Amino acid sequence: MQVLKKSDPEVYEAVTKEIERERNNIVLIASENYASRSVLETQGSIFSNKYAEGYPDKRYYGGCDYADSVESLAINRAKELFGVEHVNVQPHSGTQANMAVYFALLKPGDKILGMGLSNGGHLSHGAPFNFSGIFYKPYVYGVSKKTGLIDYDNVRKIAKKRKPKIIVAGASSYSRTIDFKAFSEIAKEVKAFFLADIAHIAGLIVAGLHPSPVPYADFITSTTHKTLRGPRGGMIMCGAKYARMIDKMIFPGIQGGPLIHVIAAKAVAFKEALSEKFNSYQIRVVKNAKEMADALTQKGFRVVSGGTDTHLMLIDLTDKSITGRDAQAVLDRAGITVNKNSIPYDDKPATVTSGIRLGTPIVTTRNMREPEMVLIADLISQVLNNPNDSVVIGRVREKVRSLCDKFPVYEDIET
Ligand code: DSN
Repeated sequence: MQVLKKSDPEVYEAVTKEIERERNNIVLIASENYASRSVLETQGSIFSNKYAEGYPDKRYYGGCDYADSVESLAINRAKELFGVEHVNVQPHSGTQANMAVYFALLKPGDKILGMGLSNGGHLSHGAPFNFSGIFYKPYVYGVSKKTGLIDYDNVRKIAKKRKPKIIVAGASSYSRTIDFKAFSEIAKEVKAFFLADIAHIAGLIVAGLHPSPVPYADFITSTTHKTLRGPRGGMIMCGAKYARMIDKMIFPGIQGGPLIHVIAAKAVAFKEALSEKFNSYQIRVVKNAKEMADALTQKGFRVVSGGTDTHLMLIDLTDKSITGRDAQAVLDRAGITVNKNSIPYDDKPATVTSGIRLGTPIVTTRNMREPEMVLIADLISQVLNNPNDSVVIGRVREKVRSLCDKFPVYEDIET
């Protein structure tokens, strides 16, 4: 980055410090991943310059030949990856993918039924302060207080009472398998559309580690940067009968020029995800998560729902005399990056919380395995049991650094 170094030392410094941060910390944010150098290179390519409103072979600008090539590659690879009839790879984010589906199907004031944010759902599934809860009338379902699992009978009860126009399944902090078939049956019973938002679990679905919603959902949305390990962005999948409606709603409905550099990087990520290596990676992600959940349980932490079937887990800190906010801060000091997270039925506000969410996509990308998960659980336990002891925190920081040195990442990025 010698050109940037000369032209803009301040931004150069932030970028180089971020590289150091990603190399030297154990990052357990469940919704992040470390994309490959090919994905990063493509995202930073000169496709960033190109306007290409429209779709391949139907653009509003000249000079779109190569934009057409990369968008077609992304579409075709995504179709193969998920086994779907139609894919739109232009959504700038998961929220915009959801927005396009809602705008295509609903009128303002129509009813949405989604998983409550405080029970593990997502903002764009009807949170009152999000567009989805402002334009539409949101109703929520959640998890059982006793088991931490989605209560499908209760979902059915709410759906029958409220008669939503759309039911949304998918979550940001739910660690268990989602029964898409059950959701689709409920949606059929109340004549609602069924949207499966697979942002978190897309990579697991590709590898066959989580059941796919493809046979059941009318629409499927996803991000491309979480377990899928691509560039930051979104996508929509649906049957051919909805293709035109969705494409029209993305452009010109809610977006202008597509981010061709990101779409090209999506194509690269989809090719990577079609490989056998990607499947073994996902298998290790889930194994690592189970190992970490078990190790933390053995250390006396309560894992919500008793464990995980996926890449993430939610840790309840209620009995640990530390809030999620303080846990996040002290773990940060020790070089372990997590996010505070509400637990179901949390009595603390979302800015404080009683829990933290942990995920294994990044440490698995760094090739860490089960022994490292046990070690990381031990380091987390040391920090959270001694949050005011700077000697312990310093010692853990050193251990984190040596673990990161043993599992290097982005070594070949030239600064
Ligand atoms: N819900 C965020 C997360 O899972 O981190 C992403 O939108």
